[in-house]
Amino acid sequence: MSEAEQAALDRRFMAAALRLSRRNAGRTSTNPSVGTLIVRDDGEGPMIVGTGVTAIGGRPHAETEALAEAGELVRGATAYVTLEPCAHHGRTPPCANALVNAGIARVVGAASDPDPRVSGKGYAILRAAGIEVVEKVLATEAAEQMAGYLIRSLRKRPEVTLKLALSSDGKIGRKGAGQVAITGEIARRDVYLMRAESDAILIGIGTALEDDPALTVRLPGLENRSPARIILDRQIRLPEASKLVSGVDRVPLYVAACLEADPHRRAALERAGVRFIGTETHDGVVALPELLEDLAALGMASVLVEGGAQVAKAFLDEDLVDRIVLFQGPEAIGEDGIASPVDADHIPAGFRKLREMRFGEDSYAEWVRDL
Ligand code: AOF
Ligand code: ZN
Repeated sequence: MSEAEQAALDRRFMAAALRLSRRNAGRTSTNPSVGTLIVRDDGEGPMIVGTGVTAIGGRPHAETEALAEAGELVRGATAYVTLEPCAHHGRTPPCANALVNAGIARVVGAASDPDPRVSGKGYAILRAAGIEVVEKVLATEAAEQMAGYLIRSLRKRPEVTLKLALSSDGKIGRKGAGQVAITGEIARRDVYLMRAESDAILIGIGTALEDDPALTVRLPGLENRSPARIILDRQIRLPEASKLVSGVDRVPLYVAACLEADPHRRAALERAGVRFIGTETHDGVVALPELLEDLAALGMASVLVEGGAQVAKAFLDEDLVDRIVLFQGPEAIGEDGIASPVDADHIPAGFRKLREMRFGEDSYAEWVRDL
């Protein structure tokens, strides 16, 4: 096989490993969801003999599962790993050593691991054992998929995705009208999937009062995949009778309030099961960088910010958004609409468009900022 053919094959298998790794995305925190494929070629073309994904909860690691599945067939095979194999002793010995001991001949990796216990050491163990190592195959794609893990490791805050649904004239709702349907059923389902793959959903108290949302995942089979919900509510205005509070037994609810907020309101919500975070205050406003640090310390690697306009603008102004997702519906809202702080023609500098598609009558576009 020529070098170019080998490189093309490596990219193909890495793409498959990345797709595989999505299976447990959002369920392995604080570990990333990693994918491993073990591929061997006995002269009749490459054959996948083992597959693994980081298990729910973060352990076992992907390599452990793939090696177990491949059994004796790993000898002389190639392992495709979406993240550098670990070099530290956790509940099992390091994956890098496991690959060596199993007799793997070649390792193809995508993302490097910023974890100081691993960073560079995983690949070094493999090379020291005489294994051929190819790094950074589809590294950009892997970094996009593992952005939450990478950003939390490098910046001590979760990845922030800003998701908004816009009318054709760029409005995100109508003043005083409660929840307004802007996009159709397919787009709504996609939002549920985005929620299921996030560690938390965040909205402002304005939206909470206006819409009375539940912020849960309501998709067949994914009902128990609702992430924690976070409400920016500096004066603690959230009513106990809201859907958010009534669902607290099933899905955690956090309120980010100011230190000066009414302690009686706080006590009442705490009795109902609500937790409080991010009580740092800058001039009576919840300080977003500190709040994000608190969330990262709780183990959260990805936060989906769903509005409203003020909250979206605050995250954008403070340069705390890593990914922007805009749905746009076919109908206009008009004069009494609430203007979006961002639209497809006004994406902040530094973002690049990652993909664009149609969901029935709605359009979808996504922009990311490279790490
Ligand atoms: C791998 N394969 O599938 C994953 C890895 O708490 P522990 O012991 O699981 O360690 C967490 C670290 O393990 C995490 O920060 C990252 O460096 C690595 N994750 N490594 O070889 C995997 N999920
Ligand atoms: Zn490992």
